[in-house]
Amino acid sequence: MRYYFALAPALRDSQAATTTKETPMMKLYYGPGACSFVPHVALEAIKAATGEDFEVQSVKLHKGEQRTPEYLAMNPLGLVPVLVIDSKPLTQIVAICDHLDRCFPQAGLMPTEPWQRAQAMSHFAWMNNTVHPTFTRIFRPGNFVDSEAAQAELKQAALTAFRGHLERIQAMTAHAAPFLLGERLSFVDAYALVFLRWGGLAGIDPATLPAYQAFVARLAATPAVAAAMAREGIALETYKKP
Ligand SMILES: N[C@@H](CCC(=O)N[C@@H](CS)C(=O)NCC(=O)O)C(=O)O
Repeated sequence: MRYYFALAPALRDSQAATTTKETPMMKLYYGPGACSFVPHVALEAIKAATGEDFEVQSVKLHKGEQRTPEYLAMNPLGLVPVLVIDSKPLTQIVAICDHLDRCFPQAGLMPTEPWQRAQAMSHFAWMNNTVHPTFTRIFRPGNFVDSEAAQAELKQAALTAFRGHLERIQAMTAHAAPFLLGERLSFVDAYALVFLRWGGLAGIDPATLPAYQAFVARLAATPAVAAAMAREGIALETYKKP
């Protein structure tokens, strides 16, 4: 199914007239290993389920490519991910993923039954509005406080909180069947993988979270996740022993 079948009829008709089958209508701007991995995995799962292709553009965050005038025109916040759909940029992981799920329900990336969907959204929202910003305080403490001492203190407090969040996710993996929301791969699985990798970068040894580590290793072997990891050129192991 081409993407324009999911659009409003008038827009769909105009797209149908101008779009060739070979032209992907979605382009993801991502940073390797960044939170943009979540929609990246979703796009791979959608491609596998529907044949809908997509383009990607790597954004080198360490080189500041997210702050060029061209990039800021798409996302004035200077953050990945951006998903460009029919030449229109969409930002914020939750909005991007919700849109993808509604346009491509065949991929089964979120439950359809209302209560189960609300529960899934609850996990997803917590990951995006709590776990993720906690890591931002470890990775970029200078975004929040000025002095070196304040940054060190903030980083340490955030690290403790982040470890607690990872333990909560580990408790969720005990009920994985085989994925966190049940039989189908979802956005929260991809986010869980991102967080364990980030934990390793922050000095949290994944071996101290063995059930979580085993879950993520299984996840990395699923085709959509493996394809996104290969394209981003990232490995699961990020922890370096001190
Ligand atoms: N709330 C945003 C957060 C996005 C975000 O924090 N992106 C990070 C990478 S994980 C980023 O682009 N950072 C660039 C920078 O800090 O300069 C979302 O959900 O999309």
